[in-house]
Amino acid sequence: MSMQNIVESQFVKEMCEITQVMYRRNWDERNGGNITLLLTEKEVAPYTDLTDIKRTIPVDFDAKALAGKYFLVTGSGKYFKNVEKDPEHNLGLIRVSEQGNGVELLWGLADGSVPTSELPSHFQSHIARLSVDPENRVIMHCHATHLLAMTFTHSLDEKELTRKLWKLCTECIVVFPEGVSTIPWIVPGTNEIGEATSEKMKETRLVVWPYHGIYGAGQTMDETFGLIETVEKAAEVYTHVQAQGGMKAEISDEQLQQLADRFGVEPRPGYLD
Ligand code: 2HA
Ligand code: ZN
Repeated sequence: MSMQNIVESQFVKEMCEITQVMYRRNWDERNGGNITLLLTEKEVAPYTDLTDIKRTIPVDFDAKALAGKYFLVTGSGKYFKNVEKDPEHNLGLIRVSEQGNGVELLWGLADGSVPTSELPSHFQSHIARLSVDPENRVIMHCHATHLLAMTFTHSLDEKELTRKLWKLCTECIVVFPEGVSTIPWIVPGTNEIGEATSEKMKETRLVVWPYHGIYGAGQTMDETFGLIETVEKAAEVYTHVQAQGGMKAEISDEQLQQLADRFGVEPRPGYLD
């Protein structure tokens, strides 16, 4: 049986679509942002010869917990703007090596480039999310504009930030009842920021990077995009509210509890009065 064209696969098409939407939302200027999507062997097998390793790319962190797993990833230095028109140069299909010290390239990154510079944060976040949600498949990072701006003007205390976001849009507490986490400012691309992010990922699917952007996690590309879209919407509303003279009303704690009851979600304990 001949191989099917991977560019026609549902997972590459979805990656192309989402990166383009994110670019148009102005969240991924230049090479900003990165996405990794966990795939099963069954999903990738029709599209690529699993024994034909194009290159092995070393990683300098321990990815052993993900050994043998397949990921569709955005490339380092690549622009979300360009993914859709040229997936083969901007995306890569990789498998984590048995020793967990490298990734085996099966398709893409055609000009000799490497996976996203944020691979440590992504892989460590995948490990953390899988430990609490075996269905987690997506880690998504972008520079969501209003949320990024809000990290300069609002408290980064997790409870205070979460409560503010919940109180800006009625749907927020339903979409991210566990709230958002924050980490200190850390140099991107390092194992250190990966460790800090993944530690928080055990508790929340959203982790704010001050003066930089956001990390989101989820079971599907759509769900993860929707999660980031929702928190970014609240931050956008906050921007308008501040420009209009500041908050003169808010969704009350009692109303937030009513929403949680109605939609069957459990707000982070201790966050509502
Ligand atoms: O890949 O967004 O955080 C570019 C970035 C790094
Ligand atoms: Zn970034």
